[in-house]
Amino acid sequence: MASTLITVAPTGAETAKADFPALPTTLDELVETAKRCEAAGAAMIHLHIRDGEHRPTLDLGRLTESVAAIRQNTALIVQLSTGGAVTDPYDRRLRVLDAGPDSCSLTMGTVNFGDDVFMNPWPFVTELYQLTQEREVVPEFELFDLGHVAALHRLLDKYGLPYGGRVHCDLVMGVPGGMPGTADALVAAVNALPDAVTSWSATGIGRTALPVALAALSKGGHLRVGMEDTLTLAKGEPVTHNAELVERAAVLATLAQRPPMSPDEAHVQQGSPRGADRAVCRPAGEQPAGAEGQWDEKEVVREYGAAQPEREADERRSRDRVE
Ligand code: KMH
Ligand code: ZN
Repeated sequence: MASTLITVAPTGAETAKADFPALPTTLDELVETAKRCEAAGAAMIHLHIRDGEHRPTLDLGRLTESVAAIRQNTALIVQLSTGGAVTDPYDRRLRVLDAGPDSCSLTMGTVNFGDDVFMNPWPFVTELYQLTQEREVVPEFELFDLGHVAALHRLLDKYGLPYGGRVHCDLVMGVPGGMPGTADALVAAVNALPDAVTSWSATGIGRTALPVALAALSKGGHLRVGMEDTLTLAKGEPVTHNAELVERAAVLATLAQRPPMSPDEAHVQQGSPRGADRAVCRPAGEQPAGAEGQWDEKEVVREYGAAQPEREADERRSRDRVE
């Protein structure tokens, strides 16, 4: 029987812990969340991490520690976000791969993001992609708009298949500025995917979560859910734990006759070696040999243009919510 990959995106970079105390932001909370979500049917975790004050960070030591802790406690595919927060500079986003994840997100173009802009210029996309091939990290292509689908054709034509030989995409729908979270938009995007795509999932932001999940299942896709994308189960009913969203996705997938995929199946689907077999886990903060100077921030800024200027913390989390 065919099955459904359920990815949980438990935290994101936009929601403040003070506004949603149920948001997992500490390492203990992330590990507890990962374990409960795995038991509820998740096979992959899309991870953003926070600092000691619960603010988004791309600190390499924390990232490395988080990858190791989730691997130790679950069989989930560990996917690190290379999108980070809209204010994160390109060089730090590239350095995420130094934490040795199984998988990483790779957004296929720039998109308006509420009142902000999520910057992904083509030279950055191609550099990140080639780095995933070099470091043997499986990318998940994040598609926020139909233009990102066109960019994926261009990328695969020019640079070939990802590490592992599989091509997995995630349609991120309903972001204010990106494609809408509707069945029509989903079908248009899926019909335009390159032939090389071997699997795809979809996620709907805010109140588009359910219509997108139902459309994805109807069209043969997989699901991403979690508090990064959705903070309510229904109007006036806040999510109290990410596992509630995974449980709901598992029920929908089972009703659709495609029950949740196990992490072992998911590793095969994604072309990713088992986490424990990977030799990439480095001690926190250690640079890979030869990487010194490779990540010169000025060079990266000159090449791609400056990332958005630093803003006040509140403004930084201003991505419009549609609940
Ligand atoms: N936080 C968004 C600016 C990703 O994880 O790769 C970017 C994002 C996509 O969430
Ligand atoms: Zn993310």
